[in-house]
Amino acid sequence: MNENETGTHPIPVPDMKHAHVPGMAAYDQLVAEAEADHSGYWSRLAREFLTWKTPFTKGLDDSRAPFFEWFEDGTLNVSYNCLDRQVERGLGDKTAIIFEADDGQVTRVSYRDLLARTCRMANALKARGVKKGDRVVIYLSMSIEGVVAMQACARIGATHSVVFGGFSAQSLRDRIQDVGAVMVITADEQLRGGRQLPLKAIVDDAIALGGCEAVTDVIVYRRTGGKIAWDPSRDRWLHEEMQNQAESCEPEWVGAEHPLFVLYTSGSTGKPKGVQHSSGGYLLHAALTMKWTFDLKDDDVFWCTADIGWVTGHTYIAYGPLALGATEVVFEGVPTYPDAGRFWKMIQDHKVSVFYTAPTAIRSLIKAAEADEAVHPKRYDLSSLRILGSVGEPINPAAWKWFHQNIGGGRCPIVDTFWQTETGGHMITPLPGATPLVPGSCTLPFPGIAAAIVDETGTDVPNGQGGILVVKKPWPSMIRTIWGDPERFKASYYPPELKGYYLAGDGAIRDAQTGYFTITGRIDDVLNVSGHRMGTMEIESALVSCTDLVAEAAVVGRPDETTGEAICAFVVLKGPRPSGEEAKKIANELRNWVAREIGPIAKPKDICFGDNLPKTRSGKIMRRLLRSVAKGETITQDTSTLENPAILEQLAQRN
Ligand code: 6R9
Repeated sequence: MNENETGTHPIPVPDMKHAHVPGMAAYDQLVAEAEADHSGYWSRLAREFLTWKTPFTKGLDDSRAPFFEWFEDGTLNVSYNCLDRQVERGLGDKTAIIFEADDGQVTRVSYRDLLARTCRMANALKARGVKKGDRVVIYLSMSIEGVVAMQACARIGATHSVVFGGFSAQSLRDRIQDVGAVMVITADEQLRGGRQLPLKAIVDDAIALGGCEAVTDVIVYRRTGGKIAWDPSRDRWLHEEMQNQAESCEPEWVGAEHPLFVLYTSGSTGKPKGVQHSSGGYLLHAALTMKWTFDLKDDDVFWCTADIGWVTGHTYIAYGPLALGATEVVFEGVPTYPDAGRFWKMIQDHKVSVFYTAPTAIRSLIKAAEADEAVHPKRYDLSSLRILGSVGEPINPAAWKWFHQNIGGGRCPIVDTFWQTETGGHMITPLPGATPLVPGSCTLPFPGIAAAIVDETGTDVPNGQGGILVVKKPWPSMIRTIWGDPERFKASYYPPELKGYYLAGDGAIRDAQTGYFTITGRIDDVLNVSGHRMGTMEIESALVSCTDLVAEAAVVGRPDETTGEAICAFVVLKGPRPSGEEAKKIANELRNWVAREIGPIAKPKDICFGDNLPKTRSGKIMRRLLRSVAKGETITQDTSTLENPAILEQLAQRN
């Protein structure tokens, strides 16, 4: 078998009779329970996993489909469920967070401390007038304060919107404005890989761009003590705000449907979508998947390496682990600093037992380990590991096998978890004590998730035949709407031709024998670069907004060994087509321009200049041809509808 092909012989399940879902019979039973009574199944779990202030009387309400509601008349508080509840059941002294800073310094926070800090921050927000239903933007790097800020918003019923610390002032401004934030919580600077990077200065720039008039306060966590500008009418130090606040704060009891957060993600148009999540249904799935997918036990040490700026950091750092009373590692830095052995050293030092990371990190660490024996995982004691997880993009079988052997010692199951910002938590994933594994396949739907593969008319396709991934029934942690744009929500996720099924936006195929799912990649104009979602249209608009230079631009993805996909931009300049050194110089200028407009993660890897772009006679850019050019393929496709076939050759020369 080719190293990179999906295997067809499932790897048997290790002996895990104490697993929460111990074996396929237990899995089948859960699936059958959900099939027999979908709403009843989820309601049972919502009663078992969450503490309600007012119990709900109904599970699913589909009367306003596709705006589904779950447990609607129940009330609860998410932060109560994550913190107070753990203290009440005797876990006050248990470590909630082991924080490791960029420089290696370790801070431990118990559940009792985390609750006290959350209450003080919640009281501080209230003192500045933040109330239930207000939106708060959080622009922070990985920190205890980041988690506390999210929990504090949840405690007072404010809806948070975390913006990844790598986004530019422009992107931050767009999000602050779209969500209508009244407050921004940030830090003076962030520390990553030994470097100090600005945060507060970017908030200042974002606000200066205009449109953020609703923001009355900018709360600043002092991380580095670096020099920053200060506007006394608006800027406040977090430590001063928290200083005299009480360590208790009555939770705001909210309805299950109350928006816990809005998180922006890329779609197939230029404007990012504000994905709105609920409180009850969301937290249920965060807790449930923590328990079943990671088979989480009381003495586990869980580490999810994502950033709180992405959905993985929401569900599997800020909420899921705490909802179960787990101990988790939170890491400020990067996997390659001070060297590429950092992850392995941290697993060894903190005796991590469940490790959840992204294929792109694994692939780059494989390269590093192969280049330098000193950072090879075999130099570290990884025997504490029990379960490994992967998320964000397909994991190629070669990387899967390396992860399994070199990190998991051949004994730890890998859960390849397929899900999305919109789904709130895992959708298709192995359960470690039940599902035989196949490298490269995310295997089977989580019990209660009605995942299926259909054609363009919503008709099921047989196993072995690829199609469009859908979810046939609503589930509790699903997206509720796009913030401020319900029509776009309907059009994006519930197109009329798909019979009321949720459209994931990915293609998939089920194995003819096992029925296992393999995700074949996005079917829309969304790229996945190092597990980060990016719309080609967003990058195109950023490029053409450089009006001094750019006349036209088209962006496509091409496969990349390390980052999964790489961004490839085809650009027509206003001036003549550059070559040689000049082309390099302009390409660099454009890369920096995109970094300023969106953020460094959106920088195109390749920039090719042409006199024109391949277009149909009606003037449509033929992206499918550009995708082939980007891959370096010879064009075998039909080009007869092209207005200007000669352009392909020019672009293929790749300056
Ligand atoms: C959680 C997260 C979602 C997109 C999704 C798909 C890709 C995520 C995957 C995977 C194959 C997996 N994706 N997990 N593809 N196997 N295990 O990543 O959310 O940032 O919204 O991205 O990522 O293409 O549609 P998000």
